[in-house]
Amino acid sequence: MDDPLRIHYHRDFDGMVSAAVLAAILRERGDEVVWESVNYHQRDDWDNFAAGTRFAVVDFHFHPRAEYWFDHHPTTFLTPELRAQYAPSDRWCWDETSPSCPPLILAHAEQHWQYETPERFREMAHWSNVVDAAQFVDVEQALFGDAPALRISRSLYVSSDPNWLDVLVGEMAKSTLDEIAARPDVEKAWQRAARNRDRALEQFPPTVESVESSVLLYDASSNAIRRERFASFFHHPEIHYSVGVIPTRAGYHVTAGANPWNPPEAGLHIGEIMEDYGGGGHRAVGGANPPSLEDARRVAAEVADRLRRAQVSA
Ligand SMILES: [Mn+2]
Repeated sequence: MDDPLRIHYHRDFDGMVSAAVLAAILRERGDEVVWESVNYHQRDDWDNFAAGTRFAVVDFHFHPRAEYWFDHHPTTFLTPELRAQYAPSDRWCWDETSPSCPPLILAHAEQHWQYETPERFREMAHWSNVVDAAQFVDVEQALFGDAPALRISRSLYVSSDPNWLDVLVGEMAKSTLDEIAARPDVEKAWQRAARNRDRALEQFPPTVESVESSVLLYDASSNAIRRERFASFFHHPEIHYSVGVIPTRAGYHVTAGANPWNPPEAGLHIGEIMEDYGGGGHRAVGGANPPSLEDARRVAAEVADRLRRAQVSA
């Protein structure tokens, strides 16, 4: 008998749902499947990834040996050679316009494999879009939303235990978001994550350096400060942009983003600005990794200044 097919998935909410959905679909089609998350460091020897095994990859980089592959990331192809090996097929699909990965797997299965999507997978696909593309109705939902999907996705912030993620994927393949959110392990992790969020929101105001011309500049470079992604828009809903310095494992990161709930009418392309500092990104969000804390502070101040001048002249 053949070895089971191993589904390798990205370690986040939409990656986990992607693995669960593909596992359920392939099982229905008579395939034997197991799953395991994939980490970024595994890209270092991507050619030899999972050598000698049967595998699928979801919500992660294209691999030419993947029996099944689905992704929505624009950066999925690690080299032009890999890009050249991709063509849409019965088992591969890439759609960079999809806000998250699960909807494209379901659409593909319906179209190519006559799959009938159950309601619980439609619900998971909807919430995958909300979480992965930050399509929250407002900053309160982004921070305090307690829909089962949002509790589950926040609970992931406090555990990077790959075994636990594999357990949750198994649950997602067979039960509903309500049932999974009610698990004691999810509830416990969510409560811890919610306490971390509250602490991060409290710690944010003293990091603010200036709020001018609808642009907020902050310095959260200290490792003692907890970070919550939308803290600036929670405390200052009137701003159009937030620019800050945060620590990374190896140094410092300058991050800039437009306020999703109060977008600028006319604005600059943040990714293009960041390219001037060796970074990149999209129109609404981007970042760079200057070599020192001093450089990071200078870059953040410059980026904030450029955004402010554009706001004044708009
Ligand atoms: Mn993902």
